[in-house]
Amino acid sequence: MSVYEKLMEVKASKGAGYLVLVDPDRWDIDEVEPFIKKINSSGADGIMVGSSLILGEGAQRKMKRIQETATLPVILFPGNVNQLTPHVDAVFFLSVISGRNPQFLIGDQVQSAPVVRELGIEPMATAYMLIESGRVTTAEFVSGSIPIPRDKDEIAVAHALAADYLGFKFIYLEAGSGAQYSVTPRMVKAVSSYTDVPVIVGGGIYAPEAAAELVKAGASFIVTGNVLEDPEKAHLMEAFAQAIHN
Ligand code: 1GP
Repeated sequence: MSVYEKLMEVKASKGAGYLVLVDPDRWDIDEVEPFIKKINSSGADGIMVGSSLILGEGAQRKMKRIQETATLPVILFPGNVNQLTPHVDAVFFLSVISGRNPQFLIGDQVQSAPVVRELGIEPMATAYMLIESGRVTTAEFVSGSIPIPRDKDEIAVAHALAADYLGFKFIYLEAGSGAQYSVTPRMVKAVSSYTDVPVIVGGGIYAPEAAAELVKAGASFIVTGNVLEDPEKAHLMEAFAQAIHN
C-alpha cells in the first residue's frame, strides 16, 4: 500500500489524521530514537521530517535513524532540494502556490523530480499555501513570497480550487512553524467546502482543542511541530491524537 493510500485510509476510518513534524535541527542524534518511539506509540498517523532551513550537522544521519525507528510512514517535508534523502517513504512534493516565486512554484520541482525518481521515494503532489500568521515566518522569508492574508478566505478558496483543477493530491494550509496564530477554522471551512482535496493544516497549533476545532472545520490532517519540542508540552502528543481522531 502506498503512503498516499495509507493516509486516505486514516482519513476514511478516523475522520482526520495526525502528523508529527520532526525538525532534524532540534534533536541530537541520541535523542532521535526515544522521540520517534514516543511518536510511534502516541496514536499519531505519520511522521514528517524537514524544515524550511536545516543548519545543523548530521541531518541525513538523523533522517536515517528516524526511518529505522519509525513504525509509521515517514514523509519528507522539504524546505529545499538539498533535503532530499532516501531515508523516507514518501515526499510531500510541494509547490508554493500562494506565492509567485517561480523557483518554488516549478523551478525546484524540475531540479528534484529526477532525484525523487532515482531515490524511489513516493511523490505526493501538494499545493502549499502560506497564510499570514502574525509575524514573518521562516517559510515566508525563505520562499520569498507574500502569504495570503489570514482574513481573506476567498483568496484561499480560489487558490484551493486551482489546486484541485490542477490535480494536486493535498492542499496544505500553512501558517508557518512557530506561527503566532494558526490558520483560522473559518478559512479551513471555506476551503474544504469548495474542494474534496484533503486539507492539511499546520503552523502555530499549540493545543489539542485548537486541533479539534480545525478538524471540525474540515481539516483532513493536522500537523504539529514546535509544541512537542517544549519539554513541558511534549506530553500533549497523545491528547493531540485523540482530539484529532474524535
Ligand atoms: C510547519 O506546519 C508545520 O511547517 C508545523 O508548525 O511547528 O508551528 O507546529 P509548528
